[in-house]
Amino acid sequence: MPAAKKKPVDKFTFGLWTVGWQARDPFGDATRRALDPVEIVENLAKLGAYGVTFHDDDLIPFGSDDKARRKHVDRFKKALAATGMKVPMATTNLFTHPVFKDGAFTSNDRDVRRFALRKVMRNLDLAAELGAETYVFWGGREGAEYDGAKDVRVALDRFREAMNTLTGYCKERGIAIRFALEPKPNEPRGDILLPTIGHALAFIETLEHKEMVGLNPEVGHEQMAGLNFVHGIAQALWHGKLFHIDLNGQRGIKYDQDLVFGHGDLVSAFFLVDLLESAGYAGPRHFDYKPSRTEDLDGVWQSAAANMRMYRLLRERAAAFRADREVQQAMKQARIPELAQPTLKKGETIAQLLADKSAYETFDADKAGAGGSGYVRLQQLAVEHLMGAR
Ligand code: GLT
Ligand code: MN
Ligand code: MN
Repeated sequence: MPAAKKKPVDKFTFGLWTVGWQARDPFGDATRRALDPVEIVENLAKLGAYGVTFHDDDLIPFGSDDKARRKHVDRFKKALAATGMKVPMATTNLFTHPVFKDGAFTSNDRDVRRFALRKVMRNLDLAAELGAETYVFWGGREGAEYDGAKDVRVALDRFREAMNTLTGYCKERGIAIRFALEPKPNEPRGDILLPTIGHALAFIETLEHKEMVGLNPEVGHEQMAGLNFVHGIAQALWHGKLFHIDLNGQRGIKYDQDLVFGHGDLVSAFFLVDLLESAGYAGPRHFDYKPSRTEDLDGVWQSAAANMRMYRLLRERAAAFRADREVQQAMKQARIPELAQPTLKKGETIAQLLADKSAYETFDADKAGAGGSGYVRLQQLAVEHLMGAR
């Protein structure tokens, strides 16, 4: 059986735009040739990936007529069928063409907003045809450079109108797909709307079909804002809103690096994998990275393989950490399991809490405040596991 036909155990997926990135940046030209989507599908399949994801324009060049469009789609479908690769997610390019320079759903220009809705609807049909379960919305151009350029409250009205219209479209057409909003604080806009997981979660609650809308958080995007990605993912899971995830690497608060997963904050990546695995997150592990501009095509495929290997290694290390007796003991000493115990007794009333003298009147706060937690020892054990030193 050729390697490409082996059924992958892990749901590792890549965007066509990731390995296909030609490494053009604001200061320099492309360093690599364009890749054909078919070539990408074949190579990723050989490396053992589960599937690919795409923007409409990654597959069908902007402005293609219906005939050309069908040709691109059919070639792609043929490659998928031949390799067994899946398309679990699709999305829309609402950021490259100059028409979107002031946003798509929140452009001040109403005609642009109507065009954006139509562009998404068109690709939603294709996403459904290809069996995608998730549709991502990364609003890279929904934002501003100047606070006077846009009334943000009104822009949020339009953003909500777009989400309501598009969930309505799916319902009307019987398209069974869930939407996942992808927050990012800035870049390409000076400031982007729905900049973090928290902003997006609050926004979702205001939507008409909020059960259809969740998140696609990206490691580097939260870290660009100095936020703790593991905490953000934990809260998204807690809300039942982790619909999809973009894994990559970022080193601190700077431009969006899109490094290989684990090539940024490795300790955070370790705890992220630990969380995803222990929480039973069943969705794709989607790598949204950019092979560095310094790499040739061999380097591109090596970096794609590196993402998958990093995830597997981290999963192995996290499992060893959890299975270690000393770790289990350290967790107990740090009272980590105790947090799962509700603070009030079952059925305890406020009156009973007020009547409990041990909770306040005779509670020895000095004694309770004197002990150490041992979190440093626990962290050291985690890092030693991560390093393969245990
Ligand atoms: C773009 C962005 C990514 C998003 C993609 C989905 S496109 O490359 O940088 O973070 O996930 O639109
Ligand atoms: Mn990014
Ligand atoms: Mn992303």
